[in-house]
Amino acid sequence: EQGWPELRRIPHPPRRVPLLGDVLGVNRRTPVQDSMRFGRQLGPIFRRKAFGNEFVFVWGAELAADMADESRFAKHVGLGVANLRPVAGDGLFTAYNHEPNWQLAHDVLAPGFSREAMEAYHPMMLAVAGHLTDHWDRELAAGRSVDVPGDMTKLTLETIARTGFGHDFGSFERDRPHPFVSAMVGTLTYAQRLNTVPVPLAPFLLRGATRRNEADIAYLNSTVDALVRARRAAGGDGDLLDRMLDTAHPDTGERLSAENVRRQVITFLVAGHETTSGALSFALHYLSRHPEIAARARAEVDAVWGDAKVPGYDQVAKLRYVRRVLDEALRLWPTAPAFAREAREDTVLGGDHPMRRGAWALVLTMLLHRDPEVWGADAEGFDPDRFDPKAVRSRAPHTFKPFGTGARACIGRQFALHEATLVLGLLLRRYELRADPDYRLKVTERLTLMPEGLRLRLERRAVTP
Ligand code: MNH
Repeated sequence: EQGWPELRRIPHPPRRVPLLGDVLGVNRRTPVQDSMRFGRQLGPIFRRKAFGNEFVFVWGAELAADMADESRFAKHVGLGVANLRPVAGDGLFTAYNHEPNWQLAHDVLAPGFSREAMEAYHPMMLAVAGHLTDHWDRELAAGRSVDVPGDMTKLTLETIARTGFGHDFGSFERDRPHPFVSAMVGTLTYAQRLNTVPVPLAPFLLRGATRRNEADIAYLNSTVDALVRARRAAGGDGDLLDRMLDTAHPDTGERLSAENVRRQVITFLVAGHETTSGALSFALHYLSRHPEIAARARAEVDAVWGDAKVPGYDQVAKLRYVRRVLDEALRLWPTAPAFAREAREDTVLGGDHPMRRGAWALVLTMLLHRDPEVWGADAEGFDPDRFDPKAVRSRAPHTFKPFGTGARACIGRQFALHEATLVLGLLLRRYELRADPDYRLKVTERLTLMPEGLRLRLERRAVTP
């Protein structure tokens, strides 16, 4: 019963295959979308079995809110996150709560996400966005549609690389993704696949994939080591990498070890771009499908930015409606679609489900964000007004969690929101977005979510301020 003494009372899918159980993901390429289907049938808490292990999923608003109680629950490093340990080690995202390097790195790096730090990143974010619009102008002139997820991934990778590490991958000068991106996508996909086989058998069942994964990790390591070597030789200007290399903890004087710096750089390059790229891609999809929403957002950009050639830092924060478009996209498709929570001590979840210390469950953000009891009967529809301040105040707390919860919530939240709002503003100001009427949204999973095959046609706006 794995820490859940009353596990019997938690519903599970009707047909259970011996040994394989319900296999996480009937279709192992889309485990989250599969779980969403099961969740709708089985209710706010359910379980699935795989290889003798039971996994508990929670998505009802009340239970999810209970799991947000930091005095009784904490982040659990399990499943997909744990599978990334060979890549990201005790870096911020994959560190166990008890590992001293978590608090050390958190305290050393948190100032890298302060308002002052964001203001310093703003001109670099603008410069990278300029590469994107140059590229889109060329595609438009050539009469081609644009590859939205591909180009958003180039943008967000260049942004985190430049602002965090003073590095340029040259993504926009390449036809194909940078090998760093291919290696990263490889390790994410592999980490997800590890959930679909019994762990001890993985080296045999996934032999070829395991070898490729090792090569991918070696490539990521060597890329990062070269980047760090160059920085040690040249010195830097106070970005994240400088903090990692030079900053001592304010109280203890401790510094990150060389091995830990490597883990952090990989962590930030991966965590810092894949999810933001997905968020931008989904937002652009919905903007292209809802011209009236795009028009309202565009009018806001024109009003707030006026005839400024480039927006200042504060002019991005003032795009309230554009920000709601982004929130609404992250509601329907939280690009990190689940997170895990464990009991700090013996407790009773929702007053109903006893858990022993260490027992854990996955919070399915994707379904929490579509719970009709919270979001209404039209929960599946795209409507940014759900995030106007009055609507937000009237909603139960802990019902919108795209960035996770508590002490281990996303450290890059403001960074991502500033970058994405800025880019949406720039794109709305410059282009009309035309959807392909035949495109049906299809979402691929590699721990994160991404619209597959999304292309848009562009038109230059008739009158650009
Ligand atoms: Mn981010 C943790 C979602 C952008 C760096 N991030 C998390 C978690 C979620 C998340 C959810 C918590 C996971 C868990 O509980 O296991 N992050 C996002 C989303 C976006 C995002 C949806 C964009 C949209 N994240 C970013 C950016 C950066 C970043 C940008 C860096 C610049 N995230 C992190 C790090 C952590 C994290 C680092 C781990 C924090 C910690 O545990 O201390």
